[in-house]
Amino acid sequence: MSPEEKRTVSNYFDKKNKQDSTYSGSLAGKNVIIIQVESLQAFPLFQKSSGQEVTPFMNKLAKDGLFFPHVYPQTVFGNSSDGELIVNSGLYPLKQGATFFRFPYNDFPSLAKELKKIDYQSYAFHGDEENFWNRQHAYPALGFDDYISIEDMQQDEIISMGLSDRSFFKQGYDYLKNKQNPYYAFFVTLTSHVPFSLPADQITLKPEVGKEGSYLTKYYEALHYTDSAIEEFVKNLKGNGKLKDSVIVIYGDHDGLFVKDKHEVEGYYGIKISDEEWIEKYMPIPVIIYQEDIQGRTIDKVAGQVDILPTLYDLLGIQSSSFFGETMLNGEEGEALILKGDYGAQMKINGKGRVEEFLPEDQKEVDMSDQVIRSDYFNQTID
Ligand code: GP9
Repeated sequence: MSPEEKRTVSNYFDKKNKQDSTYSGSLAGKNVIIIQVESLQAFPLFQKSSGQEVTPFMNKLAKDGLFFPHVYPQTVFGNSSDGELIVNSGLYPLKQGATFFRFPYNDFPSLAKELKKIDYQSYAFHGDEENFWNRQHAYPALGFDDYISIEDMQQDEIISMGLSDRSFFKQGYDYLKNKQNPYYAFFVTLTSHVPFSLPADQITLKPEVGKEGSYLTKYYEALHYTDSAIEEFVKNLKGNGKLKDSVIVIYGDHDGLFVKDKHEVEGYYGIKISDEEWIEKYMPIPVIIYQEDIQGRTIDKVAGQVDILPTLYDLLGIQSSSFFGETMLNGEEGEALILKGDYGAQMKINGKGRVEEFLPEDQKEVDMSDQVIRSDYFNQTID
């Protein structure tokens, strides 16, 4: 990066306002437990199947916590690992290739590193092999003190690509239960991965009559399963008195159903959905921030995954300005930049949820993030 480019980037970060809202610092000192849920989109929340809620526990947390139903996935070629990168570092993923493979040793800015300054320990958990998406290198670069993968856990129940979410959360809870406060625990779930196939004895959601075995039914069944695994985990935290000291953050890593799968939803509900309507109503992922002391509130602001970290910095009272995005709590109209990926084109979603073209300043922002990663901008030892 030339000295002039460096100055531009440094000015950009310097000009970031302190993330400020009426909630600022209200969760300072709490344990931070983030759950990235595989393939979770917002539209299944509050849906029913044969009268049964698809995600009853997440619905409860959404009602009792801060609920953002209109957040856009911003992952590109790194899929789930891009979600992990965005939320932990506040950077957009690379435009080409997976960041975790191309730049796993970067000096990323991150939540774990900010929390380390105030004596948190940070742990990452995933029920897949440790080298999937090169996480064994990227997680330490994101500041985690320990990474617990399937190799470190009892492989007592395997579903789909790895450890079942139920066993995963049970073992994650056992790992955490005697840890000192404050800590940051990052869980990446796996069971609701496409093609959403659960063993028959794990299906506890009643299908709609005539929809048995359909793609959307399977998606709902898988999310229902993961929802109950999260519920057991949170109940365990409550049981040992840790829930009052913790903030629980839940979000979807990326779309479960893409625009190419629109016909599955159309067929299931007997409706017609335009591509624009899909982007506005079906593409968003949910973000839920639950803490016992915070009053329930739904904030229907358009945002992107890149806004999750600044929102957490705001709530936790962390002063960093090394990120893209803005707090979702400041009351201003939001927007989201969608990079190329499964949608084939870059687009901007405006504050009303409508698609707009990328403006030159939007392009500048994502180019800058790309350059920050490619040049390892935050590595102070590189000149
Ligand atoms: C792989 C898992 C799923 O370990 O996180 O990754 P995805 O295929 O969704 O990127």
